[in-house]
Amino acid sequence: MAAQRLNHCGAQPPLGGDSGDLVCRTPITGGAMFFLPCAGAEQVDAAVGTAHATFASWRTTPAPQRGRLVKRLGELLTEYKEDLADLVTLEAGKIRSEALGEVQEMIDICDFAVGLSRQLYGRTMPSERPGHRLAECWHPLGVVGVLSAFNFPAAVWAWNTAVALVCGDTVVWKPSELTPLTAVACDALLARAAKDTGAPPGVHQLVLGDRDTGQQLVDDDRVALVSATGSVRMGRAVAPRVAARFGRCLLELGGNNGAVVAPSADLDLAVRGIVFSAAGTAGQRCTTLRRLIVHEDIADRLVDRIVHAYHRLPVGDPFAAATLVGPLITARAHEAMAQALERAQADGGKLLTGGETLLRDEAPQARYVAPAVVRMPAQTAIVRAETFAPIVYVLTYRTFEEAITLHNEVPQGLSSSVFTSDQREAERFLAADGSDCGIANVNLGTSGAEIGGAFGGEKATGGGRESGSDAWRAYMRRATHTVNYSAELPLAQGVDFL
Ligand code: UN1
Repeated sequence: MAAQRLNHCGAQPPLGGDSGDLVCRTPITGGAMFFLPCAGAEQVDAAVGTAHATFASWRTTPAPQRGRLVKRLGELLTEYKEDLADLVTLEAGKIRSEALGEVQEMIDICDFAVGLSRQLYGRTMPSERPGHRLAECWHPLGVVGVLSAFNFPAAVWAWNTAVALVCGDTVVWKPSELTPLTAVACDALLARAAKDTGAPPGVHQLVLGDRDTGQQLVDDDRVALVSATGSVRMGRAVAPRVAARFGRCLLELGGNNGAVVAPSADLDLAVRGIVFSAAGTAGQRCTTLRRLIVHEDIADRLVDRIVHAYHRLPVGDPFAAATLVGPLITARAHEAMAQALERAQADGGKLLTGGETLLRDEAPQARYVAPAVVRMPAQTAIVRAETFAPIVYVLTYRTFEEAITLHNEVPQGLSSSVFTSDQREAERFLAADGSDCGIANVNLGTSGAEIGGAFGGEKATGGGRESGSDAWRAYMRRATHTVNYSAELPLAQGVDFL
């Protein structure tokens, strides 16, 4: 398996790095590959300075011209799709098809952003005063600090960056410490796109580093918007600091995504949707299905089918064509999974399948696990917490109302779905008093959203929206314009003065 392919990755970091450098590892073997230097505080400061200075000219570059840069980026991503996908597999451990899908998601958002570059529409409102025109206009916001996570090491950056660039913003990116190589490649492709299209190179800055690097961006007054993807814990640390300086925040934090399966559901379709959402990406998407809320009449039948499908899931080297589940990202993620399974069982949960560590001999430093299904007697504290690993908890319900209540009774509110053939139930799930998530699906799983919609969620998920629809507005500032083209000066609200 992976160990053969990457047998040069040893237990020890390779020679030659400084103490402050990032050690690049691959979860495929768990081994170190090489070092990359981190940005020091001065370099981070200089990167923000460059982005800030470049903003002064980029904001007045016509938006359709800004779109040319993103168009070229999309072309380069298409050209290097396979290579970039290789890096995503190497660093994040994604299977080939999902790694290619991640790059496709980047190409898609570039297409979207290019179209957007001619559609940054403002509205015109009827003025209450004669001879006046009332309108709004969207202007570039400033420097956008992008903090991204390991699990979508490239696409989340692209969602933010493609949109920010056409909106006239410049970007400073601090990727996850776990996926710096992918970031270096993305940065290089964007630098080339800038060169090819005559855009200023300072529109994008990459800063590799740890928590302190991220914190520096969070605290820098010149960073107008901090777009952060990661854990709820990270969001809790970031949001108050940005608010304290009246900066803007766009948070895409944890999910604890649930699917309701009703008695009328097409079970063939449901099983496929559930298995992809729950076990795909080794449970390491923020949209991963973590809670299955099944009608009691079909629970045994559905669970049997899921367990059966899980037994046939090939876990292993993500570069191998047959593999569907790659490794967990770190030993820590593995510990978190083991602890969650222990707690769930202590709460009366029954482990129906999975949880074992696999491929220990072939790759002793890597963490391969069998995706787990746990039947729970109730939605206990561990079910209400997001564990970033392939565990799906099964709960049962009797009435649809009960299902919705159970579904919404968690702190997070990212993605959700219902499997049903009953239109009333489907509509009820999507209604104002249905799912409380930012994403609500019917007859498909919770993960794998398209870029055309706004992506994000409510409650502890942070409230931010990225990617499609009108999410671009978060990257711009709105100016309301009132123009008096008359020779009179009527005051609003009929006020008399002078
Ligand atoms: C994430 O896990 O942070 O909807 C993003 C999905 C992907 C994006 C996930 N398009 O699963």
